[in-house]
Amino acid sequence: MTPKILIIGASGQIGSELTQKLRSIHGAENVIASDISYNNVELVNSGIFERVDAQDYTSVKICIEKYQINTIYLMAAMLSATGEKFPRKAWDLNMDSLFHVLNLAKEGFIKKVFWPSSIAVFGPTTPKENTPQYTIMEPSTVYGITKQVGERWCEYYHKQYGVDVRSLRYPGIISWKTMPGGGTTDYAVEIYHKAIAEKKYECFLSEETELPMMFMDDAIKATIDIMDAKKDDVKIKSSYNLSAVSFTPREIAESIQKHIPEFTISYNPDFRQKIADSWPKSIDDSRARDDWNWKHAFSLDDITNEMLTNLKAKAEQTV
Ligand code: AKB
Repeated sequence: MTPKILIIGASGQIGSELTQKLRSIHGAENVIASDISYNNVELVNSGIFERVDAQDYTSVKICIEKYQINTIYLMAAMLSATGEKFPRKAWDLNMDSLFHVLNLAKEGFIKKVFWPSSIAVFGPTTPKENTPQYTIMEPSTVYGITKQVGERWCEYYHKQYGVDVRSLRYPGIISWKTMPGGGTTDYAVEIYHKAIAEKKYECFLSEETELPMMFMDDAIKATIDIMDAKKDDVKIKSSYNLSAVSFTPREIAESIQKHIPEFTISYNPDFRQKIADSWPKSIDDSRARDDWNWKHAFSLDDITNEMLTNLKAKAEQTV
């Protein structure tokens, strides 16, 4: 099957980089970017872009029929921190969009679906270290609830209707190209921007808050790897634990100080601390490694090197 791909939520942090990568693999004409807004000018101007409201079934269906789409990456979502401010909106966006895509797959319009889950499916009662694939899941955020419920629906649509849906539990994603929006792990991107601009950063999480994180290139690779994997190798139909590195704000600051010795960090935890405290510190992703050969490439120091080098170059270009 030649993939004819639609990315819903293509203007977001992961969606925008995924779009460019998929275009480089499959050709720009086979990868349609869509979002509710035209905000990401680079994306809008770099290939086919359609305005699609992920909550509107008809708008998604029209786009699928127009381009004879067979594969969807559903990247539209409201993340953890914003979700706590707008619980009902988070529920509606995250669930409506998933149902529309699963139903379009059930009805035979699409052959393959990627839907991102998150470490937010875990909660305060989950074992924190090396969190297993199968364990207690009592998420305490609206975002986490939508992701946990979504996983159940993905598995249900696979079992009942044979829908080929593949999913990963992303950790916090770090990238120099696009800013994250509304997540609890966003500090791990902001810190690099502030390190370059101001040589100091006030962190909204406390010094020793350890969370699972991943460089964008690894996240994109995992996404493409699971979609390219043989159907029989993707044994988990809910969502796979996925992991690369885990670190605290203190450790990321120390990594930055290896390049910018005068960099300082201070701590002023806000409402996001409670969310972070409910999540795992580290993740056991051995099922992804065993089933479809997942491997990450970037350590914390590699990430720091990439972030500072590329952000500095970008800053110099704009001067
Ligand atoms: C968030 O912080 O909400 C996201 C996530 C871990 O899913 N980055």
